[in-house]
Amino acid sequence: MDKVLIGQALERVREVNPLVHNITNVVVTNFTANGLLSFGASPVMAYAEEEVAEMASIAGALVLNIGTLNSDVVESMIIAGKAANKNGVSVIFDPVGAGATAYRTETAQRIINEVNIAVIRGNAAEIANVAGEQGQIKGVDAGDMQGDFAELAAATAKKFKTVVVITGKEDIVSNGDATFVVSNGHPILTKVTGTGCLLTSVIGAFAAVEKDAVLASVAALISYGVAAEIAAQKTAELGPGSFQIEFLNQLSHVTIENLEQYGSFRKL
Ligand code: ATP
Ligand code: TZP
Ligand code: MG
Ligand code: MG
Repeated sequence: MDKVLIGQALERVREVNPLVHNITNVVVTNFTANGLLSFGASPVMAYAEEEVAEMASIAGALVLNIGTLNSDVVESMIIAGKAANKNGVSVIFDPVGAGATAYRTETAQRIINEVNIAVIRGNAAEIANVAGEQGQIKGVDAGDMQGDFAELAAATAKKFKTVVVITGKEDIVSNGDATFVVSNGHPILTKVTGTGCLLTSVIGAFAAVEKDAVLASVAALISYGVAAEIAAQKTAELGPGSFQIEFLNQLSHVTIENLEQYGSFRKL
């Protein structure tokens, strides 16, 4: 993997303008739609069990996010996930708050068991809990969990035969064999709700145009992290509100040249 391939993936997202079907949470719905639009993808939110199979089948990617789950929405996720699998549509999963309640942990594991997932993206605690380990979580936010996150990502990827992305100060991407670390991003991202959820949907936008889920994930993390760095610099004296708006601007502005200059990743 190199920056040329990463830049080409970004270019393809902008050319194709992929349809990303999101079944996501009520907190982040508007931010996710605006972030995807700004970045160059085409978002749709559709939840009714009467229509999700049809929508998922025509999408470029399906994003499942259990942030404000309930039993109806979980059934819709399973129906949509199976339809996506049948039609070769990549499914990206964000196990928001796994470990905070038994219902979240069990639902996350059920979705992974019943749907073929291309990428699971969460904070370290969510991924640990999904994998059946203990991870300290405070609602939907990662506690100060310590440990070898690269090892956790690789083991979880192997266990579920998928690609696992663990985000935080540094981001890890692993398919169980190859593991990459991405160092872009900015701490102010943790002061705006939904920045993890939007990232998961941006991974969906890349997965719609790039079947190598490791490359799609690394390209998404770098593009997203670099856009955040530029936005943070432009709003340095302000605060999370101004950052949030400037971040949406920079998601549409971020270029291949920016990725070349500021992109920071390494293979372990
Ligand atoms: P949490 O709820 O624990 O904040 P999340 O689902 O919101 O998790 P994050 O881990 O915050 O997701 O990741 C969202 C984005 O923020 C990613 O691009 C990640 O790289 C970035 N990020 C998170 N923490 C930091 C940090 N300390 N420094 C730089 N970037 C960060
Ligand atoms: N509560 C349920 S979902 C949600 C909150 C606050 C949003 C979480 O978003 P993120 O991207 O994990 O910070
Ligand atoms: Mg967050
Ligand atoms: Mg999250």
